[in-house]
Amino acid sequence: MSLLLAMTGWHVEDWRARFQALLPEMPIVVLGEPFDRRAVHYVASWKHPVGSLTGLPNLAAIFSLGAGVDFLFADDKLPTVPIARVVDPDLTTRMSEYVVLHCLMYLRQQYRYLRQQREGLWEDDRNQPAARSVRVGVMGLGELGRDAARKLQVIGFDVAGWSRSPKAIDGLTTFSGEEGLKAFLARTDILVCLVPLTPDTRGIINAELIAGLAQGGRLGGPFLINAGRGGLQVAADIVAALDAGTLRGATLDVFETEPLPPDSPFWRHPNVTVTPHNSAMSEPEAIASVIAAQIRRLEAGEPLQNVVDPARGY
Ligand code: NDP
Ligand code: OXD
Repeated sequence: MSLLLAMTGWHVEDWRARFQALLPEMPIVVLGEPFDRRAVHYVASWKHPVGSLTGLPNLAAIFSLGAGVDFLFADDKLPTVPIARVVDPDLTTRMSEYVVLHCLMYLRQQYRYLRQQREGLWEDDRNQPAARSVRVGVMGLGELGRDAARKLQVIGFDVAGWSRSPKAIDGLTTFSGEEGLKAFLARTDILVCLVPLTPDTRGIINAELIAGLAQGGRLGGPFLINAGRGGLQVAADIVAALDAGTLRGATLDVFETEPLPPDSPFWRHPNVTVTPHNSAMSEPEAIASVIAAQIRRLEAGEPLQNVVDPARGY
């Protein structure tokens, strides 16, 4: 009985070593090397090549090495076994750090001061909005969105959230569904996007959504932070809104094509911050432990946790 590691873009040896230490009795095999396909009971995947998980007759479960699972559902030859995703405090904390950092960059006008420093300019117009006067809207109130919302509230931001199903979260203003989206956007100065990529959410960050954001807020116009998935955003609409000034800035961690191609306008746009899909990296130390615990659970006849629903796509 073996665990197959199937990943692209990550250092597989780090994962192999970590899994082997956690599961010493289980052979850890790697896609691309010779292995016995009949012995594979478990797969841990991050962006495995489409079709590469066929012909595994004893496969019992697939583990996403990340919180997102859209890359799994993009494989039309994916075996129909239960799929579990990562829910882990290490990953959640990393994402909240990213969200808080970039909300503060906008609140405290840090990009302006970095520019001023490069120009040797000592300039202060005494216009420093309080966090409580800035409305942050968190799209997605799952594991990541809820934690980020709570930490933004600790800083003092005026936070609301939006999700598919209605939510009652202590102290948080919530909106849900298509019917709640307009009101949610209308009270949003900084939009933080943490929804999964599904057929319902593909392209959701488009011209219409951006036009619905608050224009008269304390930051002088709306900002976008997308750490969900690149497929959520329509790149041309974001660039057009930035150029028109209806969007004041965007921090983007995720892109339709990754690595971001050299000719993407995002690289050079003065009001865009690009990070290389690392807002909440899956750290082998933490994430392999979560998956090893899941395997032990299955081996003990206990149910798998954090199973995703293929019908919903997350
Ligand atoms: P969860 O599944 O816990 O939460 C997803 C949230 O999105 C839920 O609140 C869900 O609503 C909401 N949602 C889903 N579809 C819709 C919709 N159509 N309309 C409105 N709301 C919707 O996911 P996580 O919080 O753990 O992760 C979110 C995403 O973050 C991942 O899918 C992944 O794409 C991304 N991510 C990015 C990382 C990075 O490094 N950039 C790292 C980790 C994750 P409901 O509560 O009603 O179900
Ligand atoms: C994830 C990611 O889904 O890293 O965890 O994007």
